[in-house]
Amino acid sequence: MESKYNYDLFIIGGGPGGNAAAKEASKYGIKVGLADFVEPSPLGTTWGLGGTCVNVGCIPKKMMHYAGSLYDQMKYFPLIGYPKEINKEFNWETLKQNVQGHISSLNFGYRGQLRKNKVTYYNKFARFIDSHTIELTDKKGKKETITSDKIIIATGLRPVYLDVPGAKEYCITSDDIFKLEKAPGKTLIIGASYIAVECASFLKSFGYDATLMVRSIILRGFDRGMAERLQTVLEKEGIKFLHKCVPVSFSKNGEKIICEYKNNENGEIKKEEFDTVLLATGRKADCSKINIECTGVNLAKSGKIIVDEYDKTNIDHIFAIGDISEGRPELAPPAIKAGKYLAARLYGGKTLTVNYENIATTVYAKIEYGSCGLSEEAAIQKYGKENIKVYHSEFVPVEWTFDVENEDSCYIKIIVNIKDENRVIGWHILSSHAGEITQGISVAMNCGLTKDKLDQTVGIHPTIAEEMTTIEVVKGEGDGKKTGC
Ligand code: FAD
Ligand code: NA7
Repeated sequence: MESKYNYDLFIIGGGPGGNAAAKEASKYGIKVGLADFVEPSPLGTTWGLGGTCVNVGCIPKKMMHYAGSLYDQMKYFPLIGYPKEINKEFNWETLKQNVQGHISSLNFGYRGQLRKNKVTYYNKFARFIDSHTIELTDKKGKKETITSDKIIIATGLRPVYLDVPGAKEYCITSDDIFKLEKAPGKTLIIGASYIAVECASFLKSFGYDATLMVRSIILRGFDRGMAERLQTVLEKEGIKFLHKCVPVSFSKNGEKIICEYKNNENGEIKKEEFDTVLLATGRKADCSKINIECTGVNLAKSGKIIVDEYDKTNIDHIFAIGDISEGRPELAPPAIKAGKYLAARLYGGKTLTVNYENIATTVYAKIEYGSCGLSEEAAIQKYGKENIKVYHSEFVPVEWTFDVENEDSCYIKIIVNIKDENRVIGWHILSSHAGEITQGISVAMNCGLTKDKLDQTVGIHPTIAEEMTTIEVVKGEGDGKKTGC
């Protein structure tokens, strides 16, 4: 029967979530449309199809992190027989061009995939007219209207600008950093979470002066002991910290930005000049832009969309996935899984929903911090201190021993529930390649990993990861420091 709508499914947002939903839905022979439009940042930065992850998130960040770690490895050069310096200074322009080149190829790939899957793509800003009708506006302001039986909202989040004089005029965010025309130079990063720590790390590796302004604590929500260990590493690597400080104003002095800031503990006001100020103070939802009010969809206090376990809003034919949906992790892989599974449930007769337990993540800092499951604090709160055991180990991987003066070490913390066969409920690692190692652990944790199973596993020697098979020291009963095999 001919549908009364232009589309069976229309998706607003072409990030990881929206694209995954579109690709999956198109497999079932329905008519799918997708709109993706990037509103320029206050600095005027804009980008192509693929959303935050591809353009201004995971991908450029990981490339810069990798570039930074290569620079850090140069300290080993004289020790392994290579010249100390590769005779030229670091060139931001080269790095930026190569990162952006890769992103352009991904943008092109995303377009091709939509075309191949017969998804109609609109590079237009979408806004509800009513719960089945969407107005689409292109960059020249030309409008058209489409209707759809079902609609998925996958519009993601954008960086928060602080309500401080000069913030919008003089500061940048993660929307701009990866495409900066000029090398960032001496940089102040406001915020102390995931994005702030990662940006400070790669900027410092490239040789720029990097300062983190921390309002309260570093890496809120992560395991405190691990966050503090990472902070020590960052400080040792020369990243500066302005603790308990918040910005008061930003102004310009020629090319320089002056940040006036206040220490919340002693009330002291100070000033410092920087070449770049990066705001990494969180990301927020703004559903008013898509005129969500006219659909009757309920929003949470955060401004995100309230959904049930099937990603459905309170309006039966409207769904939300990815960062814009309340209570979901702000990460790309869960957005992709949510989009794929939702489309398969709606059109493919499938029943699978995303398992949000044990989603691993990694902070790509000077030393990577990988984690999965509960922090020590959360484990104590959930199970009680007497019902958990924390194993730990501090060790130097063989790769780092070229440098006899090396003082760095890796650290692993494994939290188990002793009332449930010593099941692993928290995994934390500070090491190189922590992301790669932690991905494997999250699979094992989802299969019910226990401490016995770890102990019975034969390791791969000599690796960092093998340490997880030999940890015996309980935190509080020894410092976990290990030498030799
Ligand atoms: P998005 O990727 O944000 O996509 C939404 C899209 O919808 C955007 O293209 C937006 O422009 C478009 N849109 C919005 N409104 C409209 C409209 N009205 N009409 C049309 N289009 C619209 N996650 C990880 O898993 N690993 C990482 O290492 C990682 N690093 C990150 C680093 C940084 C600096 C940042 C900022 C994020 C990082 N993330 C990381 C998070 C990850 O990028 C997001 O979780 C992911 O992109 C969310 O996907 P999404 O599909 O929900 O939304
Ligand atoms: P987060 O995780 O929301 O962290 C925001 C950081 O900014 C955090 O350190 C905050 O400190 C700080 N903050 C927030 N508001 C202010 C003000 N007004 N002044 C000073 N400092 C402030 O954001 P991210 O951008 O790091 O990451 C968002 C997600 O994107 C993340 O989950 C990744 O998956 C990708 P606080 O701890 O509140 O004192």
